[in-house]
Order: sequence, then structure tokens, then C-alpha cells
Amino acid sequence: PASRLRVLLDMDGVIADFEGGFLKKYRQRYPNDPYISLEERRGFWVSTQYGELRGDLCDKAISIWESKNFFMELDPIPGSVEAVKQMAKMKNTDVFICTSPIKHYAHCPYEKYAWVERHLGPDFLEKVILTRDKTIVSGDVLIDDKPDIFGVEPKPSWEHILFTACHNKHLPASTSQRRLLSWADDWRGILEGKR
Ligand code: BVP
Repeated sequence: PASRLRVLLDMDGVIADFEGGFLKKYRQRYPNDPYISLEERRGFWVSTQYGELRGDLCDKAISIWESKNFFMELDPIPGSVEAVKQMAKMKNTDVFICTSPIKHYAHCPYEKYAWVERHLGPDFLEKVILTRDKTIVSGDVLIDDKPDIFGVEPKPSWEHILFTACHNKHLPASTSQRRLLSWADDWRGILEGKR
């Protein structure tokens, strides 16, 4: 029997534009405070870099993604919706969205489901995995923009494909980590290579 390929897709930074949504709402809410352009972003944690810019900006950054409608109103990453829908229609392929909600749970988990329903359709609600530890989820590939993904499982079953984002594009080419540069890049080739 042909074995199926299981693909895990991160949400923020891979299918939903967390960085762009953050910067837009941060500048609207704090127009008189300094900000970090997407070109200047370094490191996965937005809050850390804002805290380094000025101490009080860490909490101000956090206030943005803890606000109602932040996750709901994120734009899709260019090409993501079409790619995910095409991927899910491929033969012998199971696609899941594997995303870590923030610990301030008032809005984020609900809005992530609502975003998936709105942009990918109600059938995709079956495919949502909310977890703070992706290492315990099994799969063949995990496409994620976070460079370091750790948890209780020291040997996750998936190969991590690093999705290029403003905060990771300057990292030195790693021998162990392959990249997907964008949704215009050859994601089909990566999947075929894993079968
Ligand atoms: O829900 C997102 C946003 C949040 O962490 C989660 C990352 O999930 P994955 O992309 O790994 O699935 N988040 C939180 C902070 C700071 C918290 Br204090 C941040 O700087 N960046 C960030 O993405």
C-alpha cells in the first residue's frame, strides 16, 4: 500500500503574515514610538528586538498580538492560500496546520480557527493542530519560519524546512536545514523528494 505523505504547515509567518500585521497595527497604535522595519528585523521574537530597541517597547509589542482581532485580520502570506489548497488536493498527501497559540488565550485560538475557515474553508478546520510543542507531532515535513524548534521529543519525525521570513533571511546557510524561500519556490519538489 502506498504510504501517505504527511505535511505540517506552520501558520504565523508561513500562511498568515504575522510580521506585516504586527508592524501595521503597532505603528497605528504607537505612532510616536520607534519601530523596526521588516528589513531590520532580526531574531524570531519580535518582542525581544523591540525590548532591545527600548525597554518599554517589549510590552507595547506584546499588547499588539494580545489584542482582539489581531490574528483574525492577518493577511495571507502571498501565494499561501493557493499553495495550501493545491497541496491538500494532491494524491497521497495529508496536510495539517500546526501552530502555537500565544499563552494569552482570550482571542488567539478562536481567531486562528476563524482565519482558517475564512481563507482555507470549513473543511480545513479538521486539519488544525494547536500545540506549544511541535516535536510531539509526527509528520514527514514541517514547513516553519522558526529556525530552532525544540520540545520534549529529542528526535522529531519530521524534517524541518525553514520558510524564509524577514527575521531569518540573513541567517547563514545551514548544512542541515533546507529552505523554502517563498510559496513561489518549489514546494512540490520538496514534497516529492520526501515520498
Ligand atoms: O502565535 C505565534 C505568535 C507568538 O508565538 C507564536 C509562534 O508560533 P509558531 O509560529 O511557532 O507556530 N509570538 C510571540 C512573541 C512574543 C511573545 Br512574549 C513574538 O515575539 N513572536 C511571536 O511570533
